[in-house]
Amino acid sequence: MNLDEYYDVAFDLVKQAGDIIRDRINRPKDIMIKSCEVDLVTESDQQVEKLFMDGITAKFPDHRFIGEETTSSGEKVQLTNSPTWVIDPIDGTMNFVHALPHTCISVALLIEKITEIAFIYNPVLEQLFTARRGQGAFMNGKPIKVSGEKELKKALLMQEMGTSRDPEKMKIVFENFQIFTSKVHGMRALGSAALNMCMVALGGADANFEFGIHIWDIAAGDLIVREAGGVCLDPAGGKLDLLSRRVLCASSIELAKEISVLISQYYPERD
Ligand code: LIP
Repeated sequence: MNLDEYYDVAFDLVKQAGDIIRDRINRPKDIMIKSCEVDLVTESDQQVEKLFMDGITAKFPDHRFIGEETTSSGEKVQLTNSPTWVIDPIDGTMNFVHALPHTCISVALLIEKITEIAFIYNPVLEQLFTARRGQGAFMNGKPIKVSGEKELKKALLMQEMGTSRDPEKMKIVFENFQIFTSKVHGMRALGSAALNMCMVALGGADANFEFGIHIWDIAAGDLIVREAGGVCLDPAGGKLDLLSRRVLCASSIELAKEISVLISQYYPERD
């Protein structure tokens, strides 16, 4: 096993994927609907995922993949101990469709179910977030750190609306806006789960939570936040389970715990 080689090969592929996203964002797109009218996919999502998988397979034929666009809707995700690349080829597809420049490729390598390598790349704003287990987190090669904020009343908090319009899920989203808006400095949402997590890692936001995301939205962000000194938990305060479709990350354990006792919980069907 050669983690340096895995990192270098994936780094080149992530940069190539970024070139496609940057080149296409302002052009007309073929848009297809997935689970509902606000859950979209474009031909670029599919091409980027194929480019990444083909590039890895050519070098490391025994590696496995969990990719957003190759996992059929409703299919159960199989995470084994084999080296597995978890890929969201375009996270923030809705932003990409509208040419809002908060969109990225998100890639994580898990070996024996432990995340070793993570990349989140927004090629439009030229922000490349990278991390390796135990080696810190970086943006464009420079080390990044969470804010360290411990108090909810001074926090900038992120919550996404998500890509489901299920009334039960929407009720929870609105309840949480109501619970937190008057208790924090401000609420934000970039439209990309992966980039929201990077903002916590960068110290630009203090915490982020979302229900209904998938493993490909958060696997890379989880490592980047932890390597930047932050915490990633289940929103009820327990250990993060990447397949649970629930995430809470924060700049400190104190802040994460304060959020987890107030938050209105939602338990989607697991990945
Ligand atoms: C989406 C995220 C969005 C989040 C959704 C979904 P996609 O990913 O980026 O911010 O709210 O749950 O996961 O579909 O653009 O890759």
